[in-house]
Amino acid sequence: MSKPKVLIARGIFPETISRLEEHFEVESNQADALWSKAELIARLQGKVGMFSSGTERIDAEVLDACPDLKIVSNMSVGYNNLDVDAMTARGVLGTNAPDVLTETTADFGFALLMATARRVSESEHFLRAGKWTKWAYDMFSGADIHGSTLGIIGMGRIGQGIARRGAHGFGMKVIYHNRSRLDASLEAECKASYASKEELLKTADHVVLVVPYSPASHHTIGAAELALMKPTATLINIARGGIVDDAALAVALREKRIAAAGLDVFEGEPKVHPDLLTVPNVVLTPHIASATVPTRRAMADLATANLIGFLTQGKAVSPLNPAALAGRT
Ligand code: 8YV
Repeated sequence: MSKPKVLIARGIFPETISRLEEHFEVESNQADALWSKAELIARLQGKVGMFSSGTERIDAEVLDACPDLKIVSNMSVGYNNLDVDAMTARGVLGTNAPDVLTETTADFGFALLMATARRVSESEHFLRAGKWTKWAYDMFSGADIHGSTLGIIGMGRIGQGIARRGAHGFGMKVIYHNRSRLDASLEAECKASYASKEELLKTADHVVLVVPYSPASHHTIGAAELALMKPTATLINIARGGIVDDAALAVALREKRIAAAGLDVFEGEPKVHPDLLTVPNVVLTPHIASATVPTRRAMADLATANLIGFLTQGKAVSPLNPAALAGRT
């Protein structure tokens, strides 16, 4: 009997391909080409499963053109690349890769916060450019992390990881805003107290965004919100591009309406708003918050387990829309 066919949409660990080949006929993309939608659709013909990097858009058009597809397994916790409603309506399961990247991503949130508040990139560029000729009392003075107020918008697993690091590691006062309040024991564990978005923006010294992207969270931070922040404040976005209005942020940074920003994600990435590239008080990284070798392996393993589990036994580890299976024969 021939094996079911699976598509791997981007380059991936050779071990991941070998593991999938134990069960499936695999078409992979080790050249890491960026396929157009038409090319993706062409390659998905006859495929029952897709291993996604989390960046390929799977919408009604793709689904209608690929009737064999039964599962899209994202190697990412975020799944805004998937039109989950359209998938559910067509009986296609979506899966993501939660938990395995929580601590690594929270580590990076802190790395970006510290690099931004303490002006690490800016001062390194200065040094590399040969401009360091003397000591100066105000050279690259930044903002303190310890003892400051950390405001976290989006208090899911990663937000909680950042809160714990801030409260327990750096003695920060932690406030958070979320769709719903955490229960009291979790608030106590994170040493975090709930605040309205407005109160958080007005009082935090450092604001970290960890909210998932959806139409409702689009431009959670725009010109009006930036205007509420302290002129000494730092803004960190490790969530998704689109959560911040990057054009408005570039203006706020240029006019020093906030002190600095650290961004790992961008609207329309991998394109970056050109104005962000010309302001000095921003640290820019190419969406690498989950990028450590063990974590990327764990993410790939979970995405693989979802494909194998579902296609061989009908059971995915981390399904997003189990309702997709309800009417399935
Ligand atoms: C991914 C991420 O690397 O998991 C997520 O949601 O943002 C990153 O860890 C990114 O989505 C590309 O797959």
